[in-house]
Amino acid sequence: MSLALYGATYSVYTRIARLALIEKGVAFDLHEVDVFRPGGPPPEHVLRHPFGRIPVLDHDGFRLYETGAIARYIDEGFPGPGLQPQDPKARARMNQIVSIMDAYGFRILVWDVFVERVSGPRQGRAPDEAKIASALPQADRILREIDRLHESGSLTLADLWMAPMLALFRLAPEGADALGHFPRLAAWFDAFQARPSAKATRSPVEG
Ligand SMILES: N[C@@H](CCC(=O)N[C@@H](CS)C(=O)NCC(=O)O)C(=O)O
Repeated sequence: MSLALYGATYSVYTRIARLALIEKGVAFDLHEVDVFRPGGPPPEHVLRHPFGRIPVLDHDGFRLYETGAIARYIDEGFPGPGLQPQDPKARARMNQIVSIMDAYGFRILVWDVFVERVSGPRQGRAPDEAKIASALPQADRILREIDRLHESGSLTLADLWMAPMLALFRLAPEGADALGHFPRLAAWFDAFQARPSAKATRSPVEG
């Protein structure tokens, strides 16, 4: 059996797929692809992913992109602890959180706050203060909702979506401050960060 994941250690979505694989105990090889290199994604990667994004999974020639599809395939296609609750209401909550993080979290927490405040300036770009200021009330709304909806207990896909985005958001001082307003969420996040899978997939920017 060969299982390859094309992605990057800096990538939030690659991290989600890696977390799913590690938590299931599935062996895989990570092939680094830099989609942000000058000139755009490598042409061979666009053959794998027509939208030029990461990650892409290749399981014995079965190619899959979109992290939601990848994580559910890993969970359903391999033995190991289940990452999706059987109870319909609990599963619906998990899927709701995954959708919130995809639709709002990635843009607001990662791009509008982390990239503007932390990664852009590290690359010599001045932060767009107006963008950060308008993102913060929306970030508060996201944290409030995931704090309200998330059930701590056995690990699910909701955890795998929340943690990588919060890890970057928290690197911005505004992000650390905002997370501090939600002590239950902050405690869950600290516990998640202590998991071997989280340690093994830490983003290079987390140091
Ligand atoms: N909907 C995609 C999103 C993946 C995504 O946006 N990945 C980022 C890296 S974390 C990427 O490839 N960005 C490249 C770009 O925006 O051009 C998924 O679920 O896999």
